[in-house]
Amino acid sequence: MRIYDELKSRLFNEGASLIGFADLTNVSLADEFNYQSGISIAVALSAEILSGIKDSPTKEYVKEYERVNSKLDELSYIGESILTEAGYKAKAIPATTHSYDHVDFRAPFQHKTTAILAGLGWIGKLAVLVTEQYGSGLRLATVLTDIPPKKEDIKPLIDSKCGACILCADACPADASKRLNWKFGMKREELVDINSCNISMTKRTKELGLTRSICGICLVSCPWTRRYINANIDSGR
Ligand code: B12
Repeated sequence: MRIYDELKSRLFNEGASLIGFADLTNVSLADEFNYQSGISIAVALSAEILSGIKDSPTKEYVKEYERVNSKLDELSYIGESILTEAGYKAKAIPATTHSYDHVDFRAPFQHKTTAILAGLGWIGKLAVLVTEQYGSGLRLATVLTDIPPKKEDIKPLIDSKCGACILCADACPADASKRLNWKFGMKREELVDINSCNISMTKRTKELGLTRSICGICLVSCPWTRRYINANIDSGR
């Protein structure tokens, strides 16, 4: 379908790192998100800045978090406008929303679900998305649309590629991982104790005087992310 190719080339030109098309017809979504297709957009975090995260987040990482969020929001609105100008319904879901329920830590829509259904990667032992190209050194946004999904092109991964690796679990300051390999359909709670993740992250960012509650240790301790970092830091990317 020409529109998919136009979307891909435009979003890559504007700075997207990975793009995938997801079939959402079997996902139960709230009415405002009830579209049959989703475009998953990923932007990689700077390898240089990720390499600076040793055992705690840095001010540079906070700035990069914000830079990548605004790039993702810009890309999601470009995607939405290309689709609506072509006569399709479309809805951009920006990178992050702070209006999520702080008890169950759940937003009304999960970007990882679109990324998994688009075949961009798998879920790691701390419930973050892992990809072959950037590990989990990336952030996500989504564009929902009523374009019929191209079923033949979409091949979601249903099994983890983590194998016996537990580097993220060992590195996690909150010891939040349940050290299990993800399988498609597993619940977050089967993989990670998200409460201890949030408590540790909030406490540490306060101690470090950072303006955002972030961590990133699970991202940089992943060997797939290390491979991306090592392949890119000398080139200053
Ligand atoms: C609330 C929130 C938090 C909470 C809870 C995290 C959580 N995992 O739920 C707290 C404050 C603890 C948190 C912490 C962090 N966060 Co946060 N967070 C969010 C937010 C706003 C909503 C997440 C949510 O609704 N969770 C509910 C659970 C159930 O869903 P989920 O774990 O996100 O995804 C699950 C589903 O997709 C499911 N799944 C997979 N395939 C399929 C298929 C189908 C059909 C279905 C139904 C489900 C399904 O498996 C996933 C794993 O559990 C998202 C942005 C967004 N709207 O998605 C960012 C987001 C998840 N956070 C992100 C990041 C990077 C972090 C941190 C590393 C901190 C940091 N920035 O340095 C930590 C890591 C925590 C972790 N291990 O996931 C990134 C993840 C990127 C990646 N590589 O995966 C996101 C996507 C933001 C972004 N725009 O990129 N976060």
